[in-house]
Amino acid sequence: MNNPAPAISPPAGIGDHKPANQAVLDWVHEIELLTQPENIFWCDGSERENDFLIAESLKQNVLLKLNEKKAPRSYLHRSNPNDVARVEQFTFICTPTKAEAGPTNNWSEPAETYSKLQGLLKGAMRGRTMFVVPYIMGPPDSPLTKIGFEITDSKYVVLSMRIMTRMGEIAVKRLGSDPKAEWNRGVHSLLDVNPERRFICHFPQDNTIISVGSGYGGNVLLSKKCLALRIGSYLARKQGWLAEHMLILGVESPAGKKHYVAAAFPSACGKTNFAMLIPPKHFAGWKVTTVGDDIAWMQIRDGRLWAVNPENGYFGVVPGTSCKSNPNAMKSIERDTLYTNVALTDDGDVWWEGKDGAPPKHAIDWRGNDWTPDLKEKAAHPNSRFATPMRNNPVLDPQVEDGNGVPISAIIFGGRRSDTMPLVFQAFDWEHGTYIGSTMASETTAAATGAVGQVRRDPMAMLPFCGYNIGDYFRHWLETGKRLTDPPLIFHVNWFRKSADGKFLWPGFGDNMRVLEWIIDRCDERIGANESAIGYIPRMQDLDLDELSGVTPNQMRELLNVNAEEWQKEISDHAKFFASLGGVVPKELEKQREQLAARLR
Ligand code: GTP
Ligand code: SPV
Ligand code: MN
Repeated sequence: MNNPAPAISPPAGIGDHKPANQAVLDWVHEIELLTQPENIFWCDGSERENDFLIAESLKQNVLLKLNEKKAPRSYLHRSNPNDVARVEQFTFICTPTKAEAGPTNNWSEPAETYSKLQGLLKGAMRGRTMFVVPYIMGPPDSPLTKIGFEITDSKYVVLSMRIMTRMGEIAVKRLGSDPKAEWNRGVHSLLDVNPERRFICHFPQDNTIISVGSGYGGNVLLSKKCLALRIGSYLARKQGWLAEHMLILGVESPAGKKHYVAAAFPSACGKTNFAMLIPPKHFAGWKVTTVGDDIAWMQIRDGRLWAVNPENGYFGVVPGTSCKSNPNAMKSIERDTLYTNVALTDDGDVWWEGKDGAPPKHAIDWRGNDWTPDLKEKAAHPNSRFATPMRNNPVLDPQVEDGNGVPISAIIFGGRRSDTMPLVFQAFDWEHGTYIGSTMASETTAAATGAVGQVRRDPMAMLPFCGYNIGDYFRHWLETGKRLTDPPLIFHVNWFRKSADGKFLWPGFGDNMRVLEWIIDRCDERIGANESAIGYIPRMQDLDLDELSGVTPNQMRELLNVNAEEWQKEISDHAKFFASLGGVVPKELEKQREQLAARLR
């Protein structure tokens, strides 16, 4: 399933949708000469094309069809076991100077990198089909919307891009024939799926991405992390907007008042779950709707921030998803879903750790091996994913296609922290909020290769995704704040604080509504808080805790506690982190730290 597949030959009318734009044709020709594919398949995004590509993928064992009754129009793909997550160590920002990429990115010199990649791509598509995938990121009528073309030799990538983006004819039409129009060039080849020849390279100045040697998720769906975040953040700074690793949700009170909130949590830290939250029974009349689950593009209008979701689907973490934790995600992935690296049951359904009900007595695990519940190996990979169209989401926000975006009342930062960070606190103002975002930290997860569970600083959840110097990024946040006359309030949350015996103190998921309500009420200036050294923290009576089961008053106090000793360590880690960035941190943020230290004293 995970090996590159040989060329396919489409019938007339499929795969021959050549765009008119000469700049695109010239570029495709250049890549054709380099990679030497057997043939070129020009995608138009039609149903007919999709049906054909699925049929070919089934024949070539790239996909496996799931039981049509249990998982209609859904498929399973297994990636190479050496290729199951993003590879941050092989991800490069190739700006003319190292300083432009900054202290948090791997940098490599553009000319050398192009030449190295050309060496790897030479003849790489021999015997394979080269697909040209046109797509747009953003609602069709948004001023923020960007056009991209991805060349790939993977049908799995084409099928995923059709779910994750607005793909095909819509992009070709939007680009038109102007050879000077702005569009992103993305080149992807599986090569031989070897970690030693795996590089994800970004050339912001050229609006170009080249990804080789992987077939997995954020490494190869170039629209997502590569364009919408790394290149996107670079363009955003130049053009005066924000590209952020944030979900966007709508929250409507029983009185009918609606707010929109954006939240940045690092990978596998709860964005999709929060964006689809179902309030507990006690919150009758409250409604949460999803605008986006991973990426927000935000622009300033009338002194406010307005956000669009550039994507068209969800590439979500599967393990832990259940009717208990996230019923809306379960409904979204009931059909039309492309699963990667989950387990296959004997009746052709999918299974994963944390799914409702008892584990199957026998299954085929994510690697394709027999699996029984007594084995200690997991049946589904911890970073197994679903790709599903956002139209499947039963709580999709009605404004999701609005090119103007939705007005953001609050920005929330958050991470996985077993200690130190209270359940929620509010920044005093935008600059303080920028400081909180710039110093946030989280325990690492399976979304990227490497150790799991280690606390690392991950500013604004953008450490792996900021396409330029992080100091300039902090500066851009500060400058954006100055341009806002009605800025969102900024908060920090932590669903993952643990008790001394290592158990989560907070039930999370739907109960996060209790925190969200406080946040909304703060925006409407109708709820109190305690002014602490780190920011405003709700007192017990400020949170609606009725019918909350399993949390004792003592645990609640622990959740809201600011432990002086832990915060001394925290602030000294902030200082170390800033120092490690080698002098790029704006002085306003250094000053914020000094003020925090003084308040803590
Ligand atoms: P990416 O797609 O990698 O950007 O991840 P994400 O931020 O969208 O995370 P997601 O919502 O998929 O959640 C990741 C994991 O965290 C899943 O296993 C969830 O079950 C778990 N999780 C999400 N929300 C909560 C919560 O409130 N409490 C606890 N304890 N776990 C949660
Ligand atoms: C993340 O890691 O933040 C993801 C998954 O959203 S991937 O698209 O693989 O980057
Ligand atoms: Mn993500």
